Amino acid sequence: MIVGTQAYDNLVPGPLIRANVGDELAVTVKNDLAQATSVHWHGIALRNDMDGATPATPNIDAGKSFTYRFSVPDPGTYWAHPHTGLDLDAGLHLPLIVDDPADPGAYDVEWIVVLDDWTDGVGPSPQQIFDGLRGGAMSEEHMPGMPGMGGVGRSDLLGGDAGDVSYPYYLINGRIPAAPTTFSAKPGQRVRMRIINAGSDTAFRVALGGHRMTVTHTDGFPVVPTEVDAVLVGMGERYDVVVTAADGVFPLVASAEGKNAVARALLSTGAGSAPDPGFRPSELDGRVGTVQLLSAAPEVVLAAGKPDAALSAHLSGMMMPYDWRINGRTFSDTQPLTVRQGQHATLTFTNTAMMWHPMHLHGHTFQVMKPDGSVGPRKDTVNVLPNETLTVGLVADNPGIWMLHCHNTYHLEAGMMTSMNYVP
Ligand SMILES: [Cu+2]
Repeated sequence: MIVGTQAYDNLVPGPLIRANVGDELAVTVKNDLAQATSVHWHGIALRNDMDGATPATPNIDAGKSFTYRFSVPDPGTYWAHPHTGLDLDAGLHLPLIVDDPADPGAYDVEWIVVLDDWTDGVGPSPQQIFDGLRGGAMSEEHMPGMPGMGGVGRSDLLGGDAGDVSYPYYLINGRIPAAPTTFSAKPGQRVRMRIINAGSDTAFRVALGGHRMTVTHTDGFPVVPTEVDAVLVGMGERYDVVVTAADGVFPLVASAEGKNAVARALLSTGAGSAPDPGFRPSELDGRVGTVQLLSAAPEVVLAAGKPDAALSAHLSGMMMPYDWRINGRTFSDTQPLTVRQGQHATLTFTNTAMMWHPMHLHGHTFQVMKPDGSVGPRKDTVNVLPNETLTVGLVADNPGIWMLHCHNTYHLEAGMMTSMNYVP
């Protein structure tokens, strides 16, 4: 089946961009789309005017080109996508890997795993989905997955409703489960999987049949290595895990949380046949790696100083009407959070909605603080569950105007965004 979509270099996922830590990247984007676009370099603590989100960086008009130039200060697994409207729910995303030549890592081969939920060209368009969620005149026939129409269920791991949209397909590296990509390795090799969730409304629970995995990084930054059976990856999050490959053919399954569907790819190290496309390995129901299980590696724990700014983000909203807010306001009339350069700030998310939100801050990584006072992982995107209060710490060391938003594309489009502005 051939579907039309929007993509980088006609590829889904887009082409890999790879650099060494400290490099300056120059990426020229030629916009052949019908609309203005931007490229946001998700997770990278880059200069504000290259962030790819207005107002700090102007969008690229249709037919125009722009060269993003920025250095990459931290190694890790990142990605890029537009910051314009619903375009993220088309095929516009690519992986960006920053290597540290001084740290080759304890693995033999690398497998980049990009997860996505897919409707463009096969189901309702992202705009039709959004209009339907907003109460427009969509029939059930066009919106097979609308909540209340039996499409999306609940998730204990996400504390309630799993999502708003049931997609026609879920993809790993651009392929449906019946036509998966295959990654080849040798038995005994240590495989580093760099898992990126480029989806718009789907958290994925990811497991490799017949294997346990060791979580080594999340959102680019190392964690104390933690053994799990599966990881839960919200939109915008990244998890790096290492597995020691067994001998045979194994399904890498990304279960669409609460949606009763899977994406998959295959790991092949020897003879064997793949299970059927809907197969769910038992590891999916084992120990699932989430923020609660992880702690930052000691060398990346943010310096604890007494915080001299306390920021708050109250998350609210509901499905009917489809309305999502930060601090009681949508982005069009938001009151930005403010910090001064050099401050150590806390940022407390309080979620009073019935829905989880993967909250993403541009230009910084933050230190998740666990409720018991212990140190969580360093991240740029963190899932805030219903009725949860979650505090992160950050150092205000990158001046500018930085977006803070929910990484559910439809919540974002409904206005669930504010900014963190540096002030004199
Ligand atoms: Cu949200």
